[in-house]
Amino acid sequence: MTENTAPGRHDVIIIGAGAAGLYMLHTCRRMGLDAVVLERGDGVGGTWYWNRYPGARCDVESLDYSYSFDEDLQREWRWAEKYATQPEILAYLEHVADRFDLRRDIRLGADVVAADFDEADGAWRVRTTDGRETTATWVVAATGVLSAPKRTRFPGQDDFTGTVLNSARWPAGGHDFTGKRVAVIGTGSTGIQITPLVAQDAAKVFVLQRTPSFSVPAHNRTLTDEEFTAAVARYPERRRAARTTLLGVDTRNPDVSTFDVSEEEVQAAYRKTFDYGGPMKLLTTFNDPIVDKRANDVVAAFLADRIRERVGDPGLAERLIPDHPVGARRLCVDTDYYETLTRDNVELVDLRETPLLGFTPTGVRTSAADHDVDVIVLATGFDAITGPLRGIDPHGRGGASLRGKWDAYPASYLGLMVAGFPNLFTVTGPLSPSVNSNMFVAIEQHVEFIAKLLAHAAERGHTVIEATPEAEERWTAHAAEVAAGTVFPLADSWYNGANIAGKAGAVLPYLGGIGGYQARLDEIAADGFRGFETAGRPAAAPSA
Ligand code: N01
Repeated sequence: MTENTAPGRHDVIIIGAGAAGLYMLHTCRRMGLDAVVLERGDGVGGTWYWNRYPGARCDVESLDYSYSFDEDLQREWRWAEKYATQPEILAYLEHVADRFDLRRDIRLGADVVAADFDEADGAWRVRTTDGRETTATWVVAATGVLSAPKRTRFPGQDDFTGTVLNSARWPAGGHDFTGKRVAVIGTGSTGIQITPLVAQDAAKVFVLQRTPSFSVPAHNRTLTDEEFTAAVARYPERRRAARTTLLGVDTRNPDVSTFDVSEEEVQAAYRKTFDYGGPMKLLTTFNDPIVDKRANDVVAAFLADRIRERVGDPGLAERLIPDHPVGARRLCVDTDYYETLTRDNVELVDLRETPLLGFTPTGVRTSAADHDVDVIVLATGFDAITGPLRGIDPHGRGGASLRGKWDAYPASYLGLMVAGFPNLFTVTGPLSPSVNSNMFVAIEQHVEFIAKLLAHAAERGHTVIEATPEAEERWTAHAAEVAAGTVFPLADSWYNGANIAGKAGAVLPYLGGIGGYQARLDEIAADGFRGFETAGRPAAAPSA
């Protein structure tokens, strides 16, 4: 189905060689499309290439956090543990790149800085930092959701004479913390994973906490041969089930309310999912904590008690107990985080009591004290979901800027396309389930839908696809309505852009769940890809 006409023009440019970009390239190849991947890193793997900090692991179980598109691949890749480490996930993605011979169409070190739609030509012109321009009919932004680190500059940062390490740009060779004094800024999922590992080697660790997180133990362990064999035997069923559930894992959708059973039963049920470990089962113990604040208060109280238990020291525990609803900020998963905070060489610095004023030449300064350190670890988060594309700032019809549009509101049709930006697809874009689900399922959903949409256009001999403004408006309103019925708006978080100054305040992931979203995609495809217009040549904006 090769479509390109002009020499040097590709059918598809894929931006990013993470899990989404690799599968998109493989899919394009299978469709006979000429695709090229532009990847800014010096290796494939995306999120798992960059985030090499100690303790980096996924919070979705390895048997689920993987591709389902190839039977042999899923049978043959033997995950070692319940939760895979960053090196193992990176090795898996590298294996996929080799296994499907993807590397020959991936340009590494190609950092995309601009993308412009040429309306007359019906093509995207994409520029990289090396000044090279690449042209294609279609662009697939497989740019990831947590790939634009928050640009935090602290007062005095340039004068600090020690080492500053950003968790999302961790040196490939690692860092030796032995005997060092360290400050970790940030207590989200990343800070919570880093701290226990650093504390094992460092002389002293200051954990600088502005907002405490809820965290549950991973209870990580090795996967036995029996478990792995049993899981592999029923993989097709497991994968099918995952596409019907809320979170994209093979966990039943909860149908019991917190208030349908006795208080003892509630506590016993939470104890069971807490003891199992990880966030997925706990969040689906009952059907209402995310949509009913009273039910959320119950699980919040349960988790607060677990923090008290794990920490022992009541004063310390109270500083660690969050006051936001569970799940409204990411529920973290840890291995010995709270226990680590009770070590002699670890000190919690509560920035709500004593705000961080900045860096000194020898450490960090709060309103109460100077803490001298050799290393400052920034685990300060990301400009999530829209950040990566806001950075590139594609220009669509009439030279309109995507950043400009999303600065007003992160509108999107299904998280897949943005009106006014023809032929640009956004894998796991805003207002799709993305980070609120198993990302591999969300990625496969999108790549497969894009493939069907491209085939639909090709059958008509069309080379332009665009979301209509009406479809975008309806979906954007629907996503906002779903979010308004949840606890997500009740906390400042990266989910709703509150961690980035000036970012529009909208809940960015679609909260209707993977299963409901898949049903929508299927229904829209069956209805002639309702809301998407195709055309044979670049034309005026789609009709109303
Ligand atoms: O980022 P975060 P993250 N001064 O935004 C603090 C995924 N992930 O990298 O909230 C002081 O959650 C900030 O404080 P506050 C996962 O989806 C998954 O940890 O702004 N502090 C917060 O404590 C996760 O949710 C895994 O008050 C500042 C922290 O930095 C997402 O990635 C592992 C500050 C940022 O927390 C992002 O997690 C890791 C400032 N100026 C990540 N600026 C797993 O799978 C920010 N902070 C397990």
